Amino acid sequence: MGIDENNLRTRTCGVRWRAWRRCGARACGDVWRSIHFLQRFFTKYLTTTEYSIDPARSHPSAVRDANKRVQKNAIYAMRWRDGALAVDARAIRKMCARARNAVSSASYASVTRRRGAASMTPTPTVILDLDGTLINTEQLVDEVVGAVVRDLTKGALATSTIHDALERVRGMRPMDATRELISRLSLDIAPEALLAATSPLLNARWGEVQLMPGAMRLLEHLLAKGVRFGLATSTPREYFALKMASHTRVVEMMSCEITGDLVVRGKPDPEIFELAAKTLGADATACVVIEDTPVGCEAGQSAGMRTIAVPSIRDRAAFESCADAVIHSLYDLDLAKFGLPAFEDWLPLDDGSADAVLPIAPVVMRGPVVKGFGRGAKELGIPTANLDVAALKFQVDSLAPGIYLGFAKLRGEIYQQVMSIGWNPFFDNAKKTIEPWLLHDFGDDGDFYGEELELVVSAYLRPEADFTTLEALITRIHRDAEVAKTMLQREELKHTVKLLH
Ligand code: ADP
Ligand code: RBF
Ligand code: MG
Repeated sequence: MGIDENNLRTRTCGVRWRAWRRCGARACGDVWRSIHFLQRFFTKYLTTTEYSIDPARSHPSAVRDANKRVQKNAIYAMRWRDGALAVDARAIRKMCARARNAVSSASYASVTRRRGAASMTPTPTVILDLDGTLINTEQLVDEVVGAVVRDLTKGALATSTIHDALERVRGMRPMDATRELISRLSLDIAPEALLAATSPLLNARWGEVQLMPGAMRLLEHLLAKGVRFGLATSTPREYFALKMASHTRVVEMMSCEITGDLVVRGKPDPEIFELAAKTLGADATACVVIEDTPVGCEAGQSAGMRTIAVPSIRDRAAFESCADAVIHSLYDLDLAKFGLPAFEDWLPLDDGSADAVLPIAPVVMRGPVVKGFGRGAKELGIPTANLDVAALKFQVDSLAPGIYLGFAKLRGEIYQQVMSIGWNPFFDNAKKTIEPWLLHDFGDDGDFYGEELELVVSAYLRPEADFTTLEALITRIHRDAEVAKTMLQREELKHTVKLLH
């Protein structure tokens, strides 16, 4: 007898569906085999991950007892209804909550005593995803694969439909992603044929791909602090060398590189992270995964690891259940939160506030001032002299979306500037903009559309934020300006003005 997926799906709301499917419930035609799979599912995913019984912090025997109890009871929460195996999600949740409480009350006191608290916890090991996390491949993949799909469907699919589907398959191995894409868009082509069309086009262009902003800083920091780290990438070995040809240093720095071809099942299956941990000699509970996709975060979480998401897709909500932290870019990594040595390159303001700026490798950009949305001066009282993003793609891609400070040169004069690069979440722009506010009152001379403007971007300040009111946004931007004025006088940043021509 088969299993009705839809029935399972509705009955298990609150339970991670993908992890469920991986356990084989879908493929199984046999009732008892299905039940066996489901039991594995409950034991593996619900007790330790979904209901956060943390084996590292709990007494091992208490965890074992709780696991056993959940496994035994799981079967009672399953019913054969209307020809399909159904699960009472509430019963499962209750049962797991009970197990979790039992673990914490029975063992917490004795565990902390026995283990000498946290002092013995070893420094965690870091496992990194490659595409979209360390290297900026995602735009290229969207462009190339999107064009092939558009060609194939002769324009029948909306660009946004194709884009959404491409975002959903991010993080998977090329063949897995191709299959999933075909299924999501109901394309009339064999996966092998689609892959044969896209992969030569991509292989010819991997050389264009830049490192993600903050990637080298992170790896150098981990290396300097003696933290072990390795790669777990869905990329198969045959494309890996091509992709990394201009980033060989990154590969040299890794303690291991597990490529997609080395595992039987790709992400979201945990296998690749389990293999990476094994190769690095680390226990899953000591591993911290850094990923840009929900598929990857799920894989890390299912492997029993902590996960940090640096989303390369706009849907941040997709990470809610699978990431322990969701950040805006690698600049914003709070390593100490994960027991890792903190970055030491932030410059604090020393004015009693918590504000700090992060000096970066300075980026110079120049071009004619273009029209923006016509909002800055009018709605915020903050004029921003926009530059053309398309013409400055290389520079823009080397910086994470966010708020920066630096200097500007206009009409032969130098000014301090504070700028935003990104989508201005408050206005939910569909287009990326570069918007520097020159910290000077130009009075009657304040129209420089079309004039040449040169900028040096010297330090990062914060991610772009959404605000509940326009006043709050304005107040924050004025504070950014104060921070910029103070910090641009500091020796660490002052010298970057020399980069202007
Ligand atoms: P837009 O949306 O077209 O960028 P804004 O309202 O942001 O319009 O105004 C930006 C324009 O205002 C700039 O292009 C420039 O001509 C002018 N401007 C005047 N003072 C400043 C300043 N201090 N910083 C930036 N732009 C300024
Ligand atoms: N827009 C946002 O939506 N969120 C922000 O956090 C934000 N920060 C900014 C900081 C600075 C220093 C500047 C100059 C602009 C910022 N903006 C931000 C962009 C602002 O919304 C934009 O300049 C106006 O919409 C004009 O186009
Ligand atoms: Mg503007």
